[in-house]
Amino acid sequence: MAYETIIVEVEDHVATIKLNRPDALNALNSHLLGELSTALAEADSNDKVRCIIITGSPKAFAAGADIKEMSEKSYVDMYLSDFFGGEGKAITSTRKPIIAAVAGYALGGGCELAMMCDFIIAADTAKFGQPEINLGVIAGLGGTQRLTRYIGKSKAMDMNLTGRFMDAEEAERSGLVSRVVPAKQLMEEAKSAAEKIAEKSMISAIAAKESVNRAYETTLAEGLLYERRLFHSLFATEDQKEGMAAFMEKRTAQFRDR
Ligand code: CO8
Repeated sequence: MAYETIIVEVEDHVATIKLNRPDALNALNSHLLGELSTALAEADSNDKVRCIIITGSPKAFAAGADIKEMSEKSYVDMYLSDFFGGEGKAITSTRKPIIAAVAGYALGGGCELAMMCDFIIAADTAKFGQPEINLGVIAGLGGTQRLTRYIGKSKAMDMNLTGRFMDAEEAERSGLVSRVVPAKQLMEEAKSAAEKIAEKSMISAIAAKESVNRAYETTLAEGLLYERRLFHSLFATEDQKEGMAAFMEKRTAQFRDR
C-alpha cells in the first residue's frame, strides 16, 4: 500500500516503518497516525513479518503531536473524536514485537509513541521530553502514565512539570531505553535486534510480549499466575519440543510457529 507520511520496508522478516514528515520533524498528525495504524495492522497480519521497527529521521523520531493541527480544536472536537484514542489503541494492540529506534527529538506524542513500542533503542543524539506543559496542556498519550511506570515518579514529575529534555545517557540510566548506540549504528543495531527476535518462535515471542505487558496491568500474584499458565501452555507447541530437542542435540532450533 502507498503511504504519504510513512515509508514501509519489509526485509529479512522485519518491517521497518519510517515516519516521514521531515518538514515538521515528524510531528504526529491524524493522517500519519492513521497510516501508522494501518501499516502496523498489515505487518501484524503479514506472515513474512516477525518483528517491527518504528523509526524517524536523524534529527527527529517525532517532535510531538502536530501542534498546528490541534491548536484551533475545541474541547468538544477533542472529546467527541476521542482525539488519538483509537490510534493509541491500534498501536498497543499490535501483537508482534515492536522496537522503537530513536534518534534526535522524541518529544510529547513522539516520546509517548516510543513508549508504546515494546522497547526503545536510542542513538546517542536522542532527546526525550514531555514539553506539553509549555503549551498550556499536559501529556495525553501516556506521558504521565507510562513514563511514570518506566522511570519513576520523581523523574516523571520533573519531565512533565519542567518540560525539560532527557538525553540518551540519562534515558538509559533511568530505564526508559534498553540500549544507547552511536547515531550511525542505530538502524544496524535495531535491525540486528529485530532479526534476533525474528529467529524465535512467533508463539513464544508473542507470549513473552503479552506476559511482560501484563506486569503493567495487574497485581504481582495475578501476573505470576498469568506468566506460569502461559509457560505451561507453550508445552502444547511443536516449537517447545523443537527448542528443547535442539538444545540437547547441540544444534540451532528450527522453529515453525506450531
Ligand atoms: N507540531 C507541528 N509542527 C512542528 C512540531 C510539532 N510538534 N515540532 C516541530 N514542528 C515544525 C516547526 O513548526 C517547523 O516548521 P516551520 O518551519 O514550518 O515553522 C519545523 O517543524 C522545524 O521546527 P523548528 O524550526 O522549531 O526546529 P528547531 O530545531 O529550531 O527546534 C524543537 C526543534 C525543539 C523540537 C522544536 O521544533 C519544538 O519545540 N517543537 C515542539 C515540541 C513540542 O512541544 N511537542 C509536544 C507537542 S504536544 C503533544 O505532543 C501532545 C501529545 C498528546 C496528544 C494526544 C492526545 C490524546
